[in-house]
Amino acid sequence: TSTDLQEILTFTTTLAHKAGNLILAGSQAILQSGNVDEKKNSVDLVTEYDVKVEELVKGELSKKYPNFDFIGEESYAAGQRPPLKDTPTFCVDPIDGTTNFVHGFPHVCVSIGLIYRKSPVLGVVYNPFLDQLYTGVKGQGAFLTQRGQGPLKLPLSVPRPLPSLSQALLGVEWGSDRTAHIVHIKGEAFARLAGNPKEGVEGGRMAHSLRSLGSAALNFCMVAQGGLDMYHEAGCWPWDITAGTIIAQEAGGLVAGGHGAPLDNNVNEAILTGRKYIVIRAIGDTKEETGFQAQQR
Ligand code: LIP
Repeated sequence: TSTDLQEILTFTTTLAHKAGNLILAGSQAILQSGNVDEKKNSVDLVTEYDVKVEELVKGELSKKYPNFDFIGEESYAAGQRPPLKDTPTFCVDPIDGTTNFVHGFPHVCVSIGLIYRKSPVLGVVYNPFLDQLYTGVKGQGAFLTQRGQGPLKLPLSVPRPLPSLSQALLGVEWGSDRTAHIVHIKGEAFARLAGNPKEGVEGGRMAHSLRSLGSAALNFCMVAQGGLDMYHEAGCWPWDITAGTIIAQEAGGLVAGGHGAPLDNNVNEAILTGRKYIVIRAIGDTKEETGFQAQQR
């Protein structure tokens, strides 16, 4: 019920702040020690703090909500996709933006999502470096609370609709799969979006620019905030997108996944989110190849 969700929101918000303190402490330690491990390749990074933060969050959630399931990035062996069930399931990325974390680039967050009947219903994303807390609860809106200010409602549907992709600021990511094939496809897509197709012609149809925050959850939140008009990434996992999905949807954004709903088991590999018109245009442009399907609320 909505009362239950409010209670879970209060608990997970406090927990996200605790996790944030551990991330801040860990950042100093890692910047000094340089203790970083590699998962599937030399750009897929993990630190002892990814594991510590997941233990903290998992421990507190399972004590408070023993009947809920838990999916966490560090609890799964690299490359293993967790099965989604109908039961309430917390889906957590303890440190989203691990590369940023080890470099001291301050776009790092803990991302705590709740899935019910295979759809995200609650999301809490906290960036301790900027003290920014994003929350979203199904049917109850999305909010940003930052430094000394009260919660600000995130109304993505309010800013003027963009007439075309060419006036948009787009979020993209290289991701951690750097095989030649993937890098080639992504590079081509980025060039298509950012490059002027008509040499020397003013006002070509390229997007205003591309941005990478280095954290899927924070890209979703930036869409919810209106700072990015769209975010697209191939190669996502449920912990990357659960909390962000409900935050973007509750802010009035559209979320699309390939081959079905974003959290439909085999889908999470590709995600598109943004202002409705822009996402619909983008899906229209790429439907043939990607099979993207939009999820309206
Ligand atoms: C990261 C994402 C980022 C993506 C990387 C990676 P991590 O998560 O949030 O946007 O491009 O491939 O998945 O590993 O920092 O939790």
